[in-house]
Amino acid sequence: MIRTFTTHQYRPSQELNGFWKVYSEEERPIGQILIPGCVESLPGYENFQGILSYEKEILLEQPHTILLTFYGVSFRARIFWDGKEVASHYNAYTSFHVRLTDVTAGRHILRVQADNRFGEDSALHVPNDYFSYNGINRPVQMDFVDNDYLEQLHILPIRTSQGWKAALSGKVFLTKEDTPHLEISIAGKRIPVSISDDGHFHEETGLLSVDEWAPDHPALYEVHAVLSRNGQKLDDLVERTGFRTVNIVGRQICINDNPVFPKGFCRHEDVPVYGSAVPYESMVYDLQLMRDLGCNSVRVTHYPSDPRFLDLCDELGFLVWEESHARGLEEERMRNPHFEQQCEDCIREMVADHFNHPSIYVWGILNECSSDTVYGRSFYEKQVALLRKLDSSRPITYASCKFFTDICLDLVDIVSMNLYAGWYHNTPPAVYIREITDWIDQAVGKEKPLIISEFGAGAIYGFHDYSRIKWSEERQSDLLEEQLKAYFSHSKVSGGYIWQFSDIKVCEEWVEKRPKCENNKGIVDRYRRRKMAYATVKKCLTDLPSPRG
Ligand code: ADA
Repeated sequence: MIRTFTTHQYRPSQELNGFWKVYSEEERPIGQILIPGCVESLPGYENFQGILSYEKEILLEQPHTILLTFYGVSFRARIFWDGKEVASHYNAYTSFHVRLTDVTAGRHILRVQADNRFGEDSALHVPNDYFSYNGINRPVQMDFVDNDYLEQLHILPIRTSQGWKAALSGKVFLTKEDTPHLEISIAGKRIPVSISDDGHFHEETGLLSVDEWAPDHPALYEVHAVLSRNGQKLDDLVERTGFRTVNIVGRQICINDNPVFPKGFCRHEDVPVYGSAVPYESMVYDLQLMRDLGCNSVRVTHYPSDPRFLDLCDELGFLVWEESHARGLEEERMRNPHFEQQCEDCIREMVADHFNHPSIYVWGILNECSSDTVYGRSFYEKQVALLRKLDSSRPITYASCKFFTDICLDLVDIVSMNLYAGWYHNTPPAVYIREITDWIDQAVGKEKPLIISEFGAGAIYGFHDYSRIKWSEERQSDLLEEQLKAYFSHSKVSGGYIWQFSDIKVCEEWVEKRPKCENNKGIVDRYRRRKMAYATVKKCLTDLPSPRG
């Protein structure tokens, strides 16, 4: 499954799932795996780092122009069609397209070479506190398109004093001089849209009769664009939207002017056996557990999410913090000559793909990078400016670990701090939150919302200790309760995320700080077995009154 709704009614489109053959770098056949999948699921390849090729045979009954969409290949991808290289891409967590013209009828070979070795050319995938798997970790889609086809449709909800409107914008891939006709159906209205010579379009609707999207009432609308020429349909594209605004008033985050207090977990895309190719059923289960725990929000860390997870959040009314790919890259790594371009590509691809999800209420950048140096600040500035240009409708934030030395807080709409009081240092959470909020107020000079973007403690599943020492389930549970009580009752806190939902596999380079090569701060283990903290967190999230929202 690629999305939770059908994205084309007329355009022939199929998912290239099922078994793909896997070959070693030396062209030795080493097995078959289900795609989406990571080689993690092939016995003997559990910790693989290197080059592998994944191959699928495709039989066409007729000649076609083909549009391939790769939703995620981890993490350097080279695409070959009948032995000829047709595209390449960097980053496991964003999508890319390949257009193949004049493809003949008959048998063809699609080959994806995936390389997950770290190296100088890779600025974002580095040995880190999560694992970079080898695989085609998200779906692959094959569409048959005409010469002209719909590339993108963005829907921006606009709230007016009379009701809701929408701005419809996007791009048609044009090859012919004779521009086709575009009509977009939204909330029962059919709107003719003119296309400029370069294929772009922009149109504002009149007033629409729609229900607002809200966490407790996640009303969604499918928007259908149809391209035609001389009455003949050429192509179509279905997107989905929800009508809501996100705005900030002083310290308050508001959805449709109603205060909200986003509370939940940080979540990586990581499960045993399947690695970062998280099965759809497992995404649903995670959200069910989060709902049970009393969450209304999730922070997807530290890269753009699988669109199916965002679809589910749209449907269930979860508020999402989505961020571009970058975790803990200090100035030395930010100086990598590929850093700027790889960040920019990731931000552009993230916004292009996920703009329409009403659940996303904030964009994040550069988690725990150098927001305390002049060089680091120049990247925070550039990335905030780029995001504002691509989407001015959502606030922007970044999760900082620079505490009293951060020099970038003025750039963003929401201040966010990762606070591990009680775990990495012994200042009690209630004391630390007072100190940090006083400092932020003085550093920022005006009221802004503050999200505690990470807090937590480690625990090894099944390890109990009567003296409640570190790594025991008891200690994790105690500390989470203390942090939750201190942070969520503080009048200057506007939301918070526990680090983290489930344990995750990490790179071996981290082993000294990470027993079992896992980040064990999950309140469930990698298999989603509940630790003691589960019940504690559930009680706190359900019972604790939030200062706002
Ligand atoms: C950081 C970081 C996370 C994780 C966490 C931890 O703040 O953003 O990715 O590494 O700390 O477990 O220490």
